[in-house]
Amino acid sequence: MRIRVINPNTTAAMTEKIGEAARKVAHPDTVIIATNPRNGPVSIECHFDEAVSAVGVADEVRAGEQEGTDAYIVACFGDPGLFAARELTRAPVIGIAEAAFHLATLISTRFSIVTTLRRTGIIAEHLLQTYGFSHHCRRIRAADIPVLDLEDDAAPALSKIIEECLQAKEHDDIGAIVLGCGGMADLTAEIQRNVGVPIVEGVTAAVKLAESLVSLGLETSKHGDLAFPPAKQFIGQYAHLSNNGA
Ligand code: 2AL
Repeated sequence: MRIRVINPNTTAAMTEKIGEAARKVAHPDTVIIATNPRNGPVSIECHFDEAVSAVGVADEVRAGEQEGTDAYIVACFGDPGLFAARELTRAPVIGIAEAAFHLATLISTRFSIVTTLRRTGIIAEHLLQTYGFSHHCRRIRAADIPVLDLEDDAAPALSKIIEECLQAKEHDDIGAIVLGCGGMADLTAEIQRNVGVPIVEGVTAAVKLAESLVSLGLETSKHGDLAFPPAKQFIGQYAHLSNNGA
């Protein structure tokens, strides 16, 4: 099967890293296509970044539809444009935050999230509410690192994440920790070794959920609100999206 892993930010090095993490856990027959939008922010750290990146995610789904794609993953912890992406395809579309929340609740009753900047905490909080996981999450913690600090030399960022995870283990009364950024996908094993509680990472979680849905023949429902968008005219720079962009 072909899974298109969309990094919603435009940092190619992060896309590559996310793709590698996905391939490590994917079934040998699964083809992982890691992509990022051509337009948009280099990192996603606030509501504005998210709003702009959502259009890029939609572009990437439209491109994937031309290539035959069995499932999509939105690989940013805010799951930007997730529901819009689902409207554009029959294939399953999985956000890394929702994937991580689901798996965390299967192996623990309570988890904490360790994300990048404090400012992004509200985005995770809104997702917990939207998906119905608020009562499973004890605390949203921030390592206070900009997303791009996870690129190049990630060692200082890694130390801060481990420190925050240890604080969560000590003080939050939790059984598992969810990592709150796609850029942390390659750090999971090292964090797990240092912290000693299950560390749930969204990219890898989403790959296994996507494979499960495809194996089961479960597609995004086109009955109801996730039906294809109604055909209409778009104007200006979005004219190409008129009539569903088909
Ligand atoms: C993210 C993420 O996963 N990728 C990105 O650019 N911003 N979200 C986050 N909370 O760090």
